[in-house]
Amino acid sequence: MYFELTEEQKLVRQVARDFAQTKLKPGVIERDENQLFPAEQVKMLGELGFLGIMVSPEYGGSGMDAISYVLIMEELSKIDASASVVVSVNNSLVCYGLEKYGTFQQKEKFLVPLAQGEQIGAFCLSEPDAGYDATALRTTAIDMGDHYLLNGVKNWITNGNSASVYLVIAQTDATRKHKGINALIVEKGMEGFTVGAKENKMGIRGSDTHSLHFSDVKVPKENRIGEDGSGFKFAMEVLEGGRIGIAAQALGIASGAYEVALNYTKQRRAFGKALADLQATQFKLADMATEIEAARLLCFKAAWLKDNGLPFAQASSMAKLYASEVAMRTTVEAVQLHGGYGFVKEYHVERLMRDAKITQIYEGTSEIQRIVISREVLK
Ligand code: COS
Repeated sequence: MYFELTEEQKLVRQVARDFAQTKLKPGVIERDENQLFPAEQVKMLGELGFLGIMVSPEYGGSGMDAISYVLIMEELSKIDASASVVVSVNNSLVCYGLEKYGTFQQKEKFLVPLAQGEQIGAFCLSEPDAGYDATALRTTAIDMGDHYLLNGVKNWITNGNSASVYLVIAQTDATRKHKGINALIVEKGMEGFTVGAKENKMGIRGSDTHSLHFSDVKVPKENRIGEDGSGFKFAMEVLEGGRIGIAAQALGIASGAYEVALNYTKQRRAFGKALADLQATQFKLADMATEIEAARLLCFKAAWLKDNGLPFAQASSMAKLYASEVAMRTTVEAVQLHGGYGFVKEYHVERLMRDAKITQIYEGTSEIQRIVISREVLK
């Protein structure tokens, strides 16, 4: 058991912290209000190597570990979860999937620009009638010999309009159920592929969430990831890693709200004292700090298992389940500690509260995480 971060990990955390303060904080309220994608900031994140954190330098990545990924995600998410979700999806769903299962040609063509931040990626599983029951897909990829013919609709796709590369999970042979599913690389601009309406969301409003429409899109066979029929397992495996990213995002939303509240309660006076001098406040701060630390340790445990090549499905689901619930509780309390100020936008905590909610929903709801965890503990 060794709880100390390495010098490199401390350094990368500081870089992420400085970036969040100097580049994400200015304009974050306006981007949320006007649903503006943080394009300029995402470009800078690419230049810092934060869009290919764990990708090998051979493919243009930063070659860092999953612990560093957690540290970066926490720091960015303290300020702007709309920017950090781009980092999470690009790293753990798209780059990780391509690096682990892609062919050399797929890595050269798609992974390198994604890891370097020249392009961003999207992961397309959810549909109007299938998200959590991931075997019930209606999007079809019919085998036409040298290509697949892709038809269907995907919903709530993060980076929906901003991405250039889309990993689309589709049904090739419904009779084979989950063994008939494929993961295909679809490029922006392919004939028959259109981006639908942008969602008007409660939280992470700067993130670019769209439906996608595929109408007789010809996807070359060389764009299939892995063996024929391996798409379901591919999706499940990348989501396992993705849940570490979202857990760390939830952790950051919680710790961001906690830090704002801690600061505010030291400044704000009531009954002749600082709020922080009142025991009612102190107990709230104590609970927040304890839960955040527990969430952080769960994130590190999952990342450590992944870094060491050990099974981490249960750990990543536990981290996501717990951290997302802590994010919700902490942000609600942070708003409460601010009183009326907490209800207005300038104090940041109301945005963090709205942003927290999605962490209990995407990449598997809290209920899905409980399914994964209970199956593991009952094995
Ligand atoms: N890694 C690798 N393989 C996995 C896996 C994982 N994490 N989870 C399941 N599989 C495999 C199983 O081993 C099984 O393969 P075999 O038949 O060869 O043994 C196959 O996939 C089907 O597994 P299972 O029967 O457990 O599937 P279920 O339909 O019961 O679904 C859950 C399991 C609910 C856990 C899964 O559908 C899930 O995680 N859904 C949520 C998806 C999600 O997060 N959606 C959010 C949208 S993306 S933002």
